[in-house]
Amino acid sequence: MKYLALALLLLSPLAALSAAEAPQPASKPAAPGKPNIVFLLADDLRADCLGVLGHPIVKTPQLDKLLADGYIFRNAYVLGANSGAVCMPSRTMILTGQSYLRTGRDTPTLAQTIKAAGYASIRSGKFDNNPNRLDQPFDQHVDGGPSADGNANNIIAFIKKHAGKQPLFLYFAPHEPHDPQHATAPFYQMYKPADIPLPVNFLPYHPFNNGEMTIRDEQTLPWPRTKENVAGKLARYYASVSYFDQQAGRIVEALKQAGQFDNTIFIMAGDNGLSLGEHGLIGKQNLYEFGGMHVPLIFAGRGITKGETKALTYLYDVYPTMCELASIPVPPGLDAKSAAPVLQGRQPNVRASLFTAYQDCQRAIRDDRWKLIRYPHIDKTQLFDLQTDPHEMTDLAGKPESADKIKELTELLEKTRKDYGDTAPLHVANPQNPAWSPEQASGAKPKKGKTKK
Ligand SMILES: [Ca+2]
Repeated sequence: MKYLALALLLLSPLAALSAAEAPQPASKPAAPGKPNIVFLLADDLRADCLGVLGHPIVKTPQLDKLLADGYIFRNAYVLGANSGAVCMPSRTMILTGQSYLRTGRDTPTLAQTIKAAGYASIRSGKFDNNPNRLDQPFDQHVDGGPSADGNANNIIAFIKKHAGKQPLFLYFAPHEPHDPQHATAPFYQMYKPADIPLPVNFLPYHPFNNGEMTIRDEQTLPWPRTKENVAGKLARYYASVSYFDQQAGRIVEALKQAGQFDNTIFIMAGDNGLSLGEHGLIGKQNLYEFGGMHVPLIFAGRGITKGETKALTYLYDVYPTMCELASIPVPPGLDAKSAAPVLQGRQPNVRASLFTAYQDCQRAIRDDRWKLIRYPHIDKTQLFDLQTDPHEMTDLAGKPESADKIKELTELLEKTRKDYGDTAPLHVANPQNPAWSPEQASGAKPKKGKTKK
C-alpha cells in the first residue's frame, strides 16, 4: 500500500520534485519533446571490454559505431553486494538509486519515475532484482530467455508498437556475457585461445583468503589457473560480448527504421565486473579494479557531447543522470547522484572518494590516486597507488612510509561506509588465518546457495 501511495503521489501534480533541469550543450540543439532512453545492460561485462573503450582484442563494431561520439565514465562502480550473486543488489540499486546497505527508504523507483514522466517502458532479459515488486511499474517486463536475440526481439516488437506515440524507455538486459554463454557458433570462431595473452596481473592462485575463494564462480576453472584454461575462458567471453554487440545493433537499427534514432539517449553499461585470471581470480566476488565492482558506463545520443572522465561514479547514478539528461524531475532522497554535471562539463566530479563492499569480508575506498582494501576477517589491509599501479600488483601496505596514508584512508572508509548504511565492522575479534589452498577447500561446495548470478 505504501508503494502504491508513492506511485500515486509521483503521478500527481503535487509531486513537486527537485527538478534539476539540465541545460543542453550548445554543440547539439535539443530535439523537441522527451528523448527516448535505451539502457543496454550487459551481464558481467568488464569495465574495459568494448572496442570503443580501447580493448585490443574484443570486436564490438555495432557498439563502437553507436558510442563513438559518446561520453565515457572510466571509473564507474557497483557499490557492493550482500551476496555472491552480485547482479542482484546491482540491478536493485539501478532501479532504486539507493545503497543496498540501506533499509527504510522508500523513494520512487526508476520505473515509477519514467512512467510518471509519460514514457512507455519495457524491460526484457534478466530481472534479478529483489524485491520483485520493482518489476511492476514497467509497462512490459518480459524474459526473452537466456539468449540475447530473444530479448532483442521483444524490444524491437515494442519499438514497432509504441514508437512516435510516447517517448520510449527500453531496458535490454540479456544474460550475455555471463557464463554459460549463449553465442552462436560463428562468434566462437572469431577468437582463438592461442592468440589471447594472459592479463599482466595473472596469478595461478590468489595469494590469501579473501573470504570467498571457492564460491561457484571461482570453481569454473581448476587451480592452479593456467594460460590455457584462462585463455579458453577469455575466448568464450569475448565471443559472447560480440554476440551481445550484434543484438544491440539490431535494436539500434529498429530505432532508425522507426525514425527515432536521432531522438534517443543510449546508455551502455554492465551490471558488475568480473576477474578473468587477474590475481588468480575468476569471479566477481572481489574489489580489485579488474574485479567484481568496476563496470563500463557510456552515454551517447541526443544532447551528448563526445568526451570521457575519470570522475568516480556509481552505476546506480544512471537513474538520476538519465532523468536529468531527459529533463525528468529527479526524486529527492536518493543515494545516487546525477553525473550529468560531469558529462556536460559543468563540474569535474560528483564525489571525492568512492566506497565499495563485498559481503562482510571486503571493504574498499579509493580516491583519484589511492586505494585501500580491507579484509576484516583476516585482519589484512592492502594499499595501492592506482596512478602508477593500475593493475594493483604492488601492495604498499607493509611499507613504513605508507602508515599515514593507511590511517587517513581507514578513517575515510570508516566514515563513508556508515554514510551508506554499512554496519559490518572493519575489525573482528578473532581473525582467521589468511592462508588458504584449494586442497584444504577441496570438496568444499559453493558456500552460499544461489551464487550463479
Ligand atoms: Ca552480472
